[in-house]
Amino acid sequence: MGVGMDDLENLRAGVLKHISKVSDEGELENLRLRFLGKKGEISLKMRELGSMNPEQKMTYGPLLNSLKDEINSALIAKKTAFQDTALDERLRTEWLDVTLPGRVRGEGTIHPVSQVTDEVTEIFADMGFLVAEGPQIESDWYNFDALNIPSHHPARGEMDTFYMKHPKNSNEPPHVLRTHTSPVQIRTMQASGAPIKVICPGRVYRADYDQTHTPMFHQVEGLALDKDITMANLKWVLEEFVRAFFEVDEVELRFRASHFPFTEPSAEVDIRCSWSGGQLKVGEGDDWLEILGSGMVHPNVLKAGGIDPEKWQGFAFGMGIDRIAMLKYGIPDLRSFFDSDLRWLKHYGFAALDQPILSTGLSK
Ligand code: 2U9
Repeated sequence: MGVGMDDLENLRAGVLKHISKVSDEGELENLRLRFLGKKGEISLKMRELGSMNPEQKMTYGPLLNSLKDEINSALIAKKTAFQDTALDERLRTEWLDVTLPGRVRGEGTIHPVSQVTDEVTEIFADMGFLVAEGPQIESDWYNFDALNIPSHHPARGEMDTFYMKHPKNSNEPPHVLRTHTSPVQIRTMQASGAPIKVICPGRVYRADYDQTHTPMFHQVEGLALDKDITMANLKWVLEEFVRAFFEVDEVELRFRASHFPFTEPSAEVDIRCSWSGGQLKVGEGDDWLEILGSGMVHPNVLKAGGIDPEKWQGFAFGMGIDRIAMLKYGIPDLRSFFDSDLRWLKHYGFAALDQPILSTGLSK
C-alpha cells in the first residue's frame, strides 16, 4: 500500500512549499504537471485507489481529492499573484503624459505655381470653364500641324522645341515635349465636340534660359466654342479674370493686333498698371503690361479638332502661369521657381490651408 496518512501530509507540505518558492509562471506550470499532470504524483496516487479495499478507499479517496483541490487552489492563487505583479509593473512603467505638448513638425508650403494654378482654375470655374489635362510628350501633329503650324512653318523654329529621340528607320516625325498646352484643347475638341468651355493648365517645354525663361514652365490656355461666341465675349471673360486675379475693382485692358498661327484675328492683351515705388499696381497708372495672347480660333484648328467651322466659332487665349505669379506676388527671377530652395519656398510659398477665395462675383 503506497498511501499512508503521513505520506499524504508530507506530500501536501512538500507541494505547498514548492509552490510558495516558484519565481515565475513557467516554473509554476512545471509544478502543476509534476503533481497534477497525467503522470503527476497526485494522479498516480489516485490510480492506486483502484487496488485498495473499500474501507481504505473510503478513507483515502476523499483525502486525496481534497489534497488535489488544495494544490489546485494554491497553484491558481500563485498564478493570480504573478499576473497581478506583472500588471502592477506594467502600470508603473507603461504610462503616458497626455498633457505634454505635441512635437512640432516642420510644415511645407504650397509652391506659388500651384497656388496660382488653383487661383486661375477657381476664377474660370466660376465662369463655367472645365479643366482638361493631357500628355506632356506629344506627337508632332498635335503640337504643330493641328494648330495650323505645318512643317517648315517659321513658328516651329521660334518655339525652341525639344525633340524626343527618333526611333531608327521611322518615317514618322519625332515626338516633342509639348511647347504649349494647345494640344490638350485639340484632344478635348476631338473627345467632346462643341460647345466647349475649358481651360488647360500644365507644364510646357522650350529650350530657353534666362531671368524670365526656363526650359520648363507653366501655361494656362482657354478655349470657348459655341454658335455665336465673339471677341466681345473674349474681352468680358478676360476682364473678369484680370479683375478677380489681381483683386482690383477696376481694370482696363488693351487689345493689340498680333499674329498667331492658331487664331485669326489675334490680339495680345495688356493691362493698365503703374510701377510706382517698384511695386505693380493693376488698374491705375500710365504703364501697360502684357499678360496674355488671344484670338478667335482659326478654322483650320477647328477642323483638326473635328469641329465644323461653318457651325461653330470661338475664342482662345494663353498665358504663362509663372509669369502672372511673378507679377502678382513680386517674385523677380523665374529661375528661382525651380531651385527647390526651402528658404525661397518658406518666403514665397503659401500655407496649406490658404485656399484661394477669388471669384468674379458671378456666383454671389
Ligand atoms: C486651340 C486654339 C487656339 C491659345 C493661344 C496664345 C494666344 C498666346 C502665349 C502666352 C504667353 C504663350 O505662355 S506664353 O508664352 N500664348 O499668346 N495662346 S492664343 O490658342 C489656341 C489654343 C488651342 C485649339
